[in-house]
Amino acid sequence: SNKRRLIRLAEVHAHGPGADSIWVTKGTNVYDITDWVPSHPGGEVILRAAGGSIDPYWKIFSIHQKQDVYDILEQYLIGTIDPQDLADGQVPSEHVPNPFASDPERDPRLRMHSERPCNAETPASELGTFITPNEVFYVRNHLWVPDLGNPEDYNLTIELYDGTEKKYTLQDLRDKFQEHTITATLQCSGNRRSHMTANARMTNGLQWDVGAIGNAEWTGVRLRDVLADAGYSVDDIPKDVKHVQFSAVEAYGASIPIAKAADRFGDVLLAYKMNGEALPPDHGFPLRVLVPGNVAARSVKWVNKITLSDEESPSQWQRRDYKCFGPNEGPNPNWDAARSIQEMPVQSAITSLRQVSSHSPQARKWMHVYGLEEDSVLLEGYAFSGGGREIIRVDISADDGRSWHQAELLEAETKGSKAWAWRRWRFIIPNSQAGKVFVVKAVDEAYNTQPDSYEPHFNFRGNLTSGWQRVENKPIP
Ligand code: MTE
Ligand code: MO
Repeated sequence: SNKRRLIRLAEVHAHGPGADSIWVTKGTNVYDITDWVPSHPGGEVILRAAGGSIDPYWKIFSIHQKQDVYDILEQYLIGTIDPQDLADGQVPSEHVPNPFASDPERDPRLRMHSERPCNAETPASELGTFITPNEVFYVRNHLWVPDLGNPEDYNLTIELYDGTEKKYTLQDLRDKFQEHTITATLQCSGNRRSHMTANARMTNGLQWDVGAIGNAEWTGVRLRDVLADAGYSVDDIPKDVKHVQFSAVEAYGASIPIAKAADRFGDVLLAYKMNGEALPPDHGFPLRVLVPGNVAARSVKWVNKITLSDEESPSQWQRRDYKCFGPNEGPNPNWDAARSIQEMPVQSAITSLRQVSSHSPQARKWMHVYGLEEDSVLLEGYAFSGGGREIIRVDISADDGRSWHQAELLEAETKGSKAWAWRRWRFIIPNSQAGKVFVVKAVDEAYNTQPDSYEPHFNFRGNLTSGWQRVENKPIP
């Protein structure tokens, strides 16, 4: 074969962005990655390295420094850089603009899984309130936080099915449309993935604990109203349009079915406020889509283009990631045959476990409130279901699933057409009745409940982990 072919750097440079075939170098090897570009997880971001060295990018995006990524690249090897060029010192520059330069500082309480891009979860100790404060709300970024310059110059483009476009500034959105606020929980499809890994087998992806979820009040305008203004008939959905695609400034993209976007009770927002404040940079400033009841991957941050289409978003995150597979499938499943995740199944977790004992004055208050005569264990947590389906019951076992009790569902004021927000719950039991392991499971209004174990819903991507959570009877830090 021609794998040992010597290639001049000038020839590599000729295969830059816009060329028919895209080449990159890594070390002294040359690769033709044309076929990889469409399926690359970062989408066309890889084109930044086209015609030059990929090394500096992969240093910045440290997620690439793994054997399976190197193995993919090796399939595209076409030759090595001609030593003449190396001798001339023509090696591609190691200095590339750092796209993460505009990433904000993060609250030290967040549990960082990866810094660039930023993936950080809310620690259990900060998950105890109905509303999750902005500073500790989990951050899930696939790329960098884009530097948007002046928000006054920010534009949102709506493209209708016939290709006509209409543009809106932020001020247009505020002036032309009625403002709405909804209370909605965002949950990453990878929430609790580490529990699937621990209880079944290794999964591919960030190993989140219970904190890739949060609940906030989101304020903005209805996507439905903006689509209507742009000329789309939201009440009489034409057959050609099936999906609404969202594209973001930094290259992320996703889509939702038109039925959700056009639904008067779907509450899909173009949000510019989170808990009454301007959206923080990490959460999409100045504008994000908020699709309540759907997997958070569809709530596209920094959105600047919305396209009505007969197809789903072409992005990696719509067509490859955020799908589930059979327990036996992977790592090369039939991606197209699997359905993209939209609404989520029922979920619950224990976020706090502590002793209520007569020795502590604060805890004595709780003993009084609950009419307890004995030292007890107090558990708290969340329960949540997709599609706006309300949580109707949370079952707790204090003996590893042999017998059950019902937790108290806490009341909270919510805004919106459906149950878009999680339900907080509390459970208290005397120490004498508590065993070694607590278990939680929830039931939603459709009487959906959670699987008792992890192998039956195992998928190699570790998406939508929802098996009964078990925790030892000892304080959660
Ligand atoms: N939007 C953009 N533009 N870029 C992203 O990386 N991540 C998605 C979604 N929207 C993402 C995005 C995913 S997978 C999740 S879980 C949520 O944003 C996380 O939202 P948050 O960071 O505000 O918690
Ligand atoms: Mo996510």
